[in-house]
Amino acid sequence: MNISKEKFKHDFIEQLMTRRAKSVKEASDWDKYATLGSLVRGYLARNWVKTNLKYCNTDSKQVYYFSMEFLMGRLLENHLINMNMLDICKEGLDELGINLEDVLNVEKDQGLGNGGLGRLAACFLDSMASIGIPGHGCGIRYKRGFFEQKIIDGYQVEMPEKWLEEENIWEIKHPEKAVEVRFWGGVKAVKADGRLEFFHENYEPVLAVPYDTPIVGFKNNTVNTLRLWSAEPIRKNFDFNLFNKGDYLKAMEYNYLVESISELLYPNDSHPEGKLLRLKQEYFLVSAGLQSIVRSYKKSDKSIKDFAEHVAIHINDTHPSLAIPELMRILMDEEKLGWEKAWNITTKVISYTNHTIMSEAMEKWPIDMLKSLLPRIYMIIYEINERLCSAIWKKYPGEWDRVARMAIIADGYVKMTYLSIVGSHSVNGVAKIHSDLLKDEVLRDFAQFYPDRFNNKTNGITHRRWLIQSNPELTELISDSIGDAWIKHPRMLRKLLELRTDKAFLDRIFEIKQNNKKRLVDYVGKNYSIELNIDSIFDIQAKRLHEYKRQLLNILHIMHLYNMLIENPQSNIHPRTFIFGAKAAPGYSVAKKIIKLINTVADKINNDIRVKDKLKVVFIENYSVSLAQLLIPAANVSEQISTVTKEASGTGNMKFMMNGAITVATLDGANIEMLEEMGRENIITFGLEKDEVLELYSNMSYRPKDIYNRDVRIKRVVDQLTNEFLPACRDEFAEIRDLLLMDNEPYFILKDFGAYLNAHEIVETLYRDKYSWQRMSASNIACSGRFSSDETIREYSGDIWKVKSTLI
Ligand code: 26Q
Repeated sequence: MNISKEKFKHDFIEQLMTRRAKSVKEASDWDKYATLGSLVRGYLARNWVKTNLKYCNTDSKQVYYFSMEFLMGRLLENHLINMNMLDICKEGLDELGINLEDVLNVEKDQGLGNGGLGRLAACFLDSMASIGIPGHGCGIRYKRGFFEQKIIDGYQVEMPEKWLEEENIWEIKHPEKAVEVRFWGGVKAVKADGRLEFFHENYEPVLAVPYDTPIVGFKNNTVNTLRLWSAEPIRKNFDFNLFNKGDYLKAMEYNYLVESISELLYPNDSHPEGKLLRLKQEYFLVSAGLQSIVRSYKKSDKSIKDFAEHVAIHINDTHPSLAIPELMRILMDEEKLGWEKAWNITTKVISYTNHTIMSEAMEKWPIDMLKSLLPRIYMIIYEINERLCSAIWKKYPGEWDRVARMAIIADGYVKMTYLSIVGSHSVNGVAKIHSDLLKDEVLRDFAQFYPDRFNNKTNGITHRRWLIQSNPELTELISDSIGDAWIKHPRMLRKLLELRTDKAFLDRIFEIKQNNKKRLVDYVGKNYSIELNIDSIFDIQAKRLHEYKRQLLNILHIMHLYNMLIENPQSNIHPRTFIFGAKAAPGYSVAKKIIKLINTVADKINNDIRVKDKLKVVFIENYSVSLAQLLIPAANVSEQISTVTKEASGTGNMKFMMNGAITVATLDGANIEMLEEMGRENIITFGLEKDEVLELYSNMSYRPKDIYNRDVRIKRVVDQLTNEFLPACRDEFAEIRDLLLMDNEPYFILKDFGAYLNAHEIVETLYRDKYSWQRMSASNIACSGRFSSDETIREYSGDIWKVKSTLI
């Protein structure tokens, strides 16, 4: 945006007056935020319209990213940066006596996601807009996003999240673009012109109403769209019929059931529950999304037969996998294409990303549930399965077992992973090791059957939010040092490698880290009344709480450090601050116990004056995108310590790296590619490797009790879970102790404990030598450009979606 400061100030005052009927003096922070927001929205509207016109006029292929989650965080600052308005705005407001940061802090996070998968969708939208890909998000406008976490007496308590309580200034509702989604009922087959036609009857209709949010590209005048669907009762005939019949209660019940569809985001990220409402949500998303795509496609005079040349649809995990039978339904029942043609189009249009290898996390739906809620969709899946099974049989005659293993419908369930593979032309994992495991282990049968379909697309993160926005001082230092071309070409960050020996540069990196730590120290002081030592090593693990992510390994190590300090008060360890941020799924009781353990240990340590200057443990409540933007730039050490094979990729690992933290890592997920990019001298790795883990799983020979009996350090911390060491009721943590000592404990916590201790000794030694640490830190920043999601999106665009940038 080319706008002068004077014009901006003038517009702001006018807008404040017309929208809020207030002067600057009277305005609250919310007034100022709403005013600035609507001003920005006004400025970007022209480009939004222009972008849509351009896509239409140039007949560009469109990509739709279907996802049950979009974890967008705050939008205002992001828009200001991408529209090149941040400085003007900051200065202009300053002159009006308004502090921009206070205004930005008013905005609630748009938290419509659980974690990695949802945040990846948000980073991808930012990258698509920024490199000029005509790509749009399609999701659900949940009234309540991911729950708000409170810690009460050390326990996680979930509170409803209410991001829509105040007006959402970014969205535009489009009732004129609403579509109808149909549930329940039955299917009638009618013979017409020698072919069978199917009609869905006696269904319950739901109105899907879209709300559009602009996605602004970085200084390129592109504005794409995130379309979120909200469920509303059909006001037309349906409920009037009920009212007319005098069935008031039934009509009200209908309203309630409909609105519940977009009421809340399910907070599970690894144990999909087979809940009917979740299945409704998934179908609601894909049916609304596809109907609106087909409708807008048909407005041009293109033939439906050419649909695949103009549209690519990506499904973010299996959650939107009903897009496959739904597109088949639309093409066959509404557009009257035959099965072969419809199938050809569907598989060309759809592509699928898998985000987990854990079998318990793979989605499957009970046959009866799917069949009664979505009778026509079930028929189509049934037919897809029939055809799949006979194709397998044809290729591998006599191999009954193989057919049984690969069937989409089996054991009373519909397996969404298999449906997604069969119905798409591309299946990708999210880091090299993960894609290899899919191909060689978990989905081997399918990889043999469809050898060209499987590929890897290593995740990425948008450096615009995770560096430029969250770490402005570092951004400025980088641009002062190597120019600002890296912003459009993040691989150019590598130029910083030349400065690794420049002490003045390394000193600046250190100072900036201290400043970022100071902001976090202030936040912790204010919110938790815990005083942190800014010169201690800030060691952070921030991610969802899950056994495989091994927050437990981290806290056991902290208990060990504490034991060492108490035993040996003179020991000269470098002071450490351990920081956790993590939400547990509300029904995941072990994960919640681990939170209680972390808080119990934190209390004990933080209140023991003997270790006052050496050790602190902080659990930050309600980890979110905005808190991540505060935590990550303040980290010296990044904990990426999952059990090898379990973390598909991780993306937090990349964010910490980009902000100059040193990673303590297992060779899992994208940690491996991070190591390859920066060299092993710049990362601290430990623990079992892939082949060892697979070996232990297959021969079932892991006996943690042997380790416990052999290693006194381990015996002590494990015993401390249940003796009087912790001020908790005696058997509070007995379950954790039992899990750790169980034969074939699947996360190998005790097995990796010794190696983890050594890794932390290395951290300590390195940190003591300021310049060697800062050199590593600089190398991390320099090598992080490869993990920009711009690069990831270029690969998706070229290899999978076959779409080109519309820039230039
Ligand atoms: C499914 C059915 C019913 C209810 C909930 C769910 C559900 C919801 C969210 C299942 C899984 C998720 C989220 C998974 C997730 O975030 N996976 C992470 O994806 C990241 C992006 O690819 C990876 O970096 C992480 O390694 C992976 O754990």
